[in-house]
Amino acid sequence: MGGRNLFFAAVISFSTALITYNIIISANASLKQGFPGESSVDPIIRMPTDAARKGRRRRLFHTAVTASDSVYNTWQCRVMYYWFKQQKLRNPSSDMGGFTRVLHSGKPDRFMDEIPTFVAQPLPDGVDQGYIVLNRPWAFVQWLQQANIEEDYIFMSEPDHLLVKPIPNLSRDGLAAAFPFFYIEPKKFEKILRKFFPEDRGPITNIDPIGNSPVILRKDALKKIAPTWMNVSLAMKKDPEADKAFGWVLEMYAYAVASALHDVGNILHKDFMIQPPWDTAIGKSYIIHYTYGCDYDLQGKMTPGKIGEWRFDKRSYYDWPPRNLSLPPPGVPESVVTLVKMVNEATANIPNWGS
Ligand SMILES: *[C@@H]1O[C@H](CO)[C@@H](O)[C@H](O)[C@H]1NC(C)=O
Ligand SMILES: *[C@@H]1O[C@H](CO)[C@@H](O)[C@H](O)[C@H]1NC(C)=O
Ligand SMILES: CC(=O)N[C@H]1CO[C@H](CO)[C@@H](O)[C@@H]1O
Repeated sequence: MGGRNLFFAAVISFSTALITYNIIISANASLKQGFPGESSVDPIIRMPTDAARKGRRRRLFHTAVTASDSVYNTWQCRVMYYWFKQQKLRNPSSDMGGFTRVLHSGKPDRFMDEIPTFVAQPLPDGVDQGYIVLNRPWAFVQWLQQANIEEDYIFMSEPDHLLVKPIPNLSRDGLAAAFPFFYIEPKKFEKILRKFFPEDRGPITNIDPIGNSPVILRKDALKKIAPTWMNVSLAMKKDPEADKAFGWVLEMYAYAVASALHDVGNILHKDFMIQPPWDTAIGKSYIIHYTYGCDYDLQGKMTPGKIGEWRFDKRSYYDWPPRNLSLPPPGVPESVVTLVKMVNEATANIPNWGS
């Protein structure tokens, strides 16, 4: 009797070990899939991702985030990648493939082992004309040319995106999937945009109210769009009228124009992301974009434009934010509470935070 129990105990622990081992192996395999510079990975490790699962053809997308080597960009990337991995583990059969930080500082940094990274060269001195965002299209051009990207789709994300759910491949039927920004208004700027999108290319409404992120699209489409995006950005920057009209969103207009020039239409997903504090509920959205400061008094009332008694603003942290940021007072909406909790969970779990 005792011997029998011992046997079963042994079988159970052995199979648990085996299952755990398999989970670890396949999790690793899918995480590694498509990372740049890993083309010599042992083929046995690749098998689980190559095998068609449940007969459904997966349409994997590769997530790419462009970043500089500033601490400000780096802490956001570390938090962003932490949540990318969490959402991928939560749904191993999702369309989420590999991940790359496209680092446009021209040299490796200390986080190459923590975050899969491709090092891109910055624009030559003077070309960016003081507008460092122009490094973004140039970084994409280099990455798409030089890296071995296995997935057929690309998801362009940003360091200040927090993934709140596994993201499905929202692109379909040859259309990209994008988020509509209320402040991108091609119709209002028709006269200026016609310099870059001539009449013979069709109505100005062919230009969608989008930027390059968040966007999911076919890799072959992005390979065509990226060099044009780069050119249109530089041309707009050189045009005083366009430069003045578009200001800090110039490179978003340039992407929208480049996409239209290559006849890549976009499905506009309002649910793609929310932007606290203006959006209060998470609902069906996939991303929290923390680009705006969140200011509240201790009664939980928003005090926009005025530094709140409680505040979360990414711009408060040009150096590493501390772990365990204080949670907002009662009454502050779900979107802001979730944002701070997610940043805290990431910083609590990332080893060597702040160094
Ligand atoms: C970008 O501009 C350069 C120089 O004007 C030109 O040679 C090149 O063909 C352009 N490329 C694209 C994709 O528009
Ligand atoms: C985080 O801070 C709160 C007070 O703001 C404290 O009660 C809690 O114990 C801290 N948690 C950790 C893990 O340090
Ligand atoms: C919105 C959409 O069509 N998403 C699809 C992305 O691809 C996966 C796998 O083919 C589908 O299950 C999703 O429906």
